[in-house]
Amino acid sequence: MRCAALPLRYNTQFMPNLLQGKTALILGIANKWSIAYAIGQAYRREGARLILTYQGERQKATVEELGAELNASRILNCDVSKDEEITTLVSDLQSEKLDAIVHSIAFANREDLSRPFVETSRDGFKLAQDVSAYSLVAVSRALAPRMTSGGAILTLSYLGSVRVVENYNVMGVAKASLEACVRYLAHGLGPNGIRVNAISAGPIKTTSARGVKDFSKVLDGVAAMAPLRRNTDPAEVADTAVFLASDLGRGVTGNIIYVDAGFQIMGLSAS
Ligand code: 1JT
Repeated sequence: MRCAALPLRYNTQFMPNLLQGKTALILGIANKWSIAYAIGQAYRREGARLILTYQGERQKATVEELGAELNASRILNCDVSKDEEITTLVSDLQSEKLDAIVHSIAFANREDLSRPFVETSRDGFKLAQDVSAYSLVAVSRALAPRMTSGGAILTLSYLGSVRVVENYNVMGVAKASLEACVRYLAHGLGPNGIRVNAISAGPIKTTSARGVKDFSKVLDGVAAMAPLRRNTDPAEVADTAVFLASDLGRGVTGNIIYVDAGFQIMGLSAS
């Protein structure tokens, strides 16, 4: 039974324009199912000016199409695993002042999300760390100088960082690393007025997740046990991302905020 007093969606009739006058760079839109795309929609709704990046020529057309829908000001190429491409991004953004950066990027080899964790190869481990955790450090270092009046850096994590979630494996270790990066970056960039946080989202059926064995069963199990008795909607992750990038979030840094219908608090459920 769902309580009528808890709306599933934010009521957009009263648009407070929480990000008016701010420019946000969003990395990690691959298609319309991407969490980063939901964040782009919410940021646009709140009046932000958007700059998007896509990873390589293969995704260019899709991101340009979605960027047009979002009225994005600029759409730039950047594969965050390549230092040269981060350097090019920085020079492309030379004349920009950024207020928010959203990092919604992760990668691991498919086989590392199904085989026993103990079989993770050195290369698979390195790859997951490089793309999913180090890239936040590289992007933050490169672009913090563009946040001339302070700003907010935001990344996406998952519960597998702090608990064992079957099959999440090497990604759990990479997310643990990412969350530690959030804390060290928050410490290092705090004196510049830059806040760094992560949203730990409940499982969402994105293109990355679609390839995961038995992902639908994961979604059903989570919905049955979560206090709100449902899965996480990307739009509610996006609304927390609005809060963190807005002035309402000004006192929050170094945090991991769970947007997961409450699943994370559960120990054992008897029903
Ligand atoms: C990646 C993939 C990062 C899937 C991801 C991810 N972060 C969350 N998910 C979804 C997920 C995956 C599993 C899971 C729960 C959620 C795919 C490869 C690229 C990086 O286990 C219950 C396995």
